[in-house]
Parts: sequence; C-alpha cells; structure tokens
Amino acid sequence: MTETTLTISELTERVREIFERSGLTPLHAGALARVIVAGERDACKSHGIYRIEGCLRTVKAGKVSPDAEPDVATDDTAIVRVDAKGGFSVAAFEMGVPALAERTQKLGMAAMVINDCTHFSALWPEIEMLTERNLVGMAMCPSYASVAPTGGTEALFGTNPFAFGWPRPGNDPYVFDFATSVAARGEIELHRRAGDQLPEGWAVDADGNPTTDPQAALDGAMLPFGGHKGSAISAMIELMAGVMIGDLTSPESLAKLGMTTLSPSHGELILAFDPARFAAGRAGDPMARAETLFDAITGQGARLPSQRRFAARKKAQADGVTLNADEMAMLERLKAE
Ligand code: NDP
Ligand code: PYC
Repeated sequence: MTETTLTISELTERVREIFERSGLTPLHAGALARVIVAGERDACKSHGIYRIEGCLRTVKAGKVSPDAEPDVATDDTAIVRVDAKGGFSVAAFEMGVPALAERTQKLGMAAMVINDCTHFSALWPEIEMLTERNLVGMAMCPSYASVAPTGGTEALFGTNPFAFGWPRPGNDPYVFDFATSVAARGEIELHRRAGDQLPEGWAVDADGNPTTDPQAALDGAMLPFGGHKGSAISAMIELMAGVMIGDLTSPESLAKLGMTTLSPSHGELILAFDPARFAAGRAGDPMARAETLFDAITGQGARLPSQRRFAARKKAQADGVTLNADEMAMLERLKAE
C-alpha cells in the first residue's frame, strides 16, 4: 500500500483545516488538531486521526457546541472549576491548567473539575502539561456505557481512562495512561476495520458469551482489565469523575447520546500535587529517590510506560508521520466535504 509522510506541522494544519470547515471555532479546531496529531505522532492510533470522523459526526449531530467558550473559575480553595459549556474538553483543559498549576504551587495539591464537556481524547497529553510544570498529576473520566462489571455481562461502565504522571526534569516524564477496560474501545474499532479477530478475554457478545469478533464485541460489552480490580477502579472513576463532580456517569452519558458512535459527553477530574511539598525533608530528595526506583525497574530489563510513545515521538519529529493510502484518502475526503 502506498504511504505518504507528512511533517507534524503539515498534518496538524490539514486536521485543523478540516475542523474549521466543520464549523468549529479556531480555539477548538486548533486544540483538537493538536491532540489528534499528537496521537499519530506518538503511535497511539486508537486516538489519532481515525477519531476525526467521530468528532465531525458529533458536531453534525448537534451534540457538541462548536463555539463554546470555556469558563475558568477559581477561589481561595484547592478546586479549579472549568465549565466547558458543552464544547470539546481539550480547549477547556488547556485553559484551566495555569490556574490548576497556580493553586497546586500555593497549596501543595489541587484539583481541576471540568464539567459539561465532550471528551474523546487520550489523557497523556493532559498529564504531560502537568509534568512539564514539575507537578505530579492524575486524570480520570467516565465515557459511555460499554464495559460489563466483573461478574456481569451488560455494558455499564465506560472504558474510563486513568492516567498518572511524575515529572523527571531533564528526562521524559514517567507517564502511564490506560483504559480500565482490557483495551480502549478504539482498539476494537481498529481491529474491526482491519478485519482482525480480538484476543480472547477482551469482550462478550450481546448474549454475554465470550467473543473474539470485534463487531460482536461492539454490540455486546467489553471487559475490565485485571478482573475485579479493574472493575473496582472503573467504578471509582464513575464515582469520583461522575457522581462526585456533579456530572454524568457512563450509563447516563450513553442515555443522553443514544449511541456509541458519537464522542461521549460528561466531566473530568484532574488532581495535581507538588512533589516537593509532601515528604517535608524526610528520607531524602523525592525526585532523586524516584530515579532510583525507575533505574531499578529498567535495570531488570523492564521498560517504563510511555517509553514506546516517546521513542515514536522522537522518530516522528525527525522523519515525519507516515500515513497509509486509506488514511490519506480519508483526509482528502474530509477536506472536500
Ligand atoms: P495500552 O494498554 O496500549 O497502554 C497503557 C499504558 O501502559 C501506556 O502508558 C503504555 O505505554 C503502557 N505500557 C504498555 N505496554 C507496556 C509494557 N510492556 N511495559 C510498561 N508499560 C507498558 O492503552 P489502552 O489501550 O488501555 O488505552 C489507550 C488510550 O486510550 C489511552 O491514552 C487512554 O487515555 C485512551 N482512552 C480514552 C478514553 C476517553 O474516554 N477519553 C477512554 C478509554 C481510553 P506506551 O504508550 O509507551 O506503550
Ligand atoms: O477508546 O475507549 C475508547 C474511547 C472512548 C471514548 C474515547 N475513547
């Protein structure tokens, strides 16, 4: 199959143009293009350019506000509130980060609550905005009901992503970011498009029987990672980033949208910590001790999460992003629509 290589800025410009033509304001078109191209750049295809069509469907269906102007509110407490006003989450997150960093530096820890947003993206770009500021971060959000609790057979939880980051000045940060289902739903869709079967243990069909057929999995339910442990973490995310922040849980988000082919709307919770403030001088420098731990992990031959991603990023920055003929055809088609 013919391949085309674009620089990161060429690809970003193409994606931004598609979003602007769809009626999104420059604020949102730019933020979406950055996060989607970051997915391609870092070889995270489940949240790369394949997501463009879902975003456009959501705009066309009138389920996201294309010109929302997020509102950031702070007071003297540790909670920063960002009202996304029905728009995509990415610009809302970017606008709230300076206030979250300021509160965290002042208080040692702080939280950002994003309400009323449409959220389809990976969480690591958000976490990296915190580690860049030398903060430890955690982020989580519901999605739409597509995962059965362990012991059950019907979609209830979302694929509920959970991400964590630890800053490593002078080095790539320690970042993990995963769906609390065995894999992101985007992976199931990519298997379906490629005509590939799923590994066993990822999903059940609409009758609750194990399946390796991606379409049957999309019609049925995915399974949590790690059995009852992932199931419990997924429930925690529904509670903290849905119920606790006064926003939609995954079943409520699905009920609002009525289908899983649109980007889900709900809220998000982000927690930030200043790592210099907790040990209070005990047991040495936390940043140096963290490095000892990372060395012990890699010293066994294990890799750190995000190492694959950072390697892909360095390659893309040097050589560009390579897309196949189908992906290029999709970009051309969407540009012309
Ligand atoms: P993966 O299982 O592919 O990866 C999860 C994490 O584990 C990554 O940080 C990855 O790093 C790391 N990792 C993978 N293999 C190893 C290994 N052998 N050793 C050490 N670390 C490893 O991710 P998922 O499919 O679960 O999720 C993909 C994306 O989907 C996430 O970015 C998530 O935010 C997003 N998502 C978004 C949702 C939303 O509603 N917005 C819903 C669900 C998921 P590396 O990348 O370097 O491989
Ligand atoms: O890949 O599971 C997923 C997902 C759901 C919403 C956005 N991404």
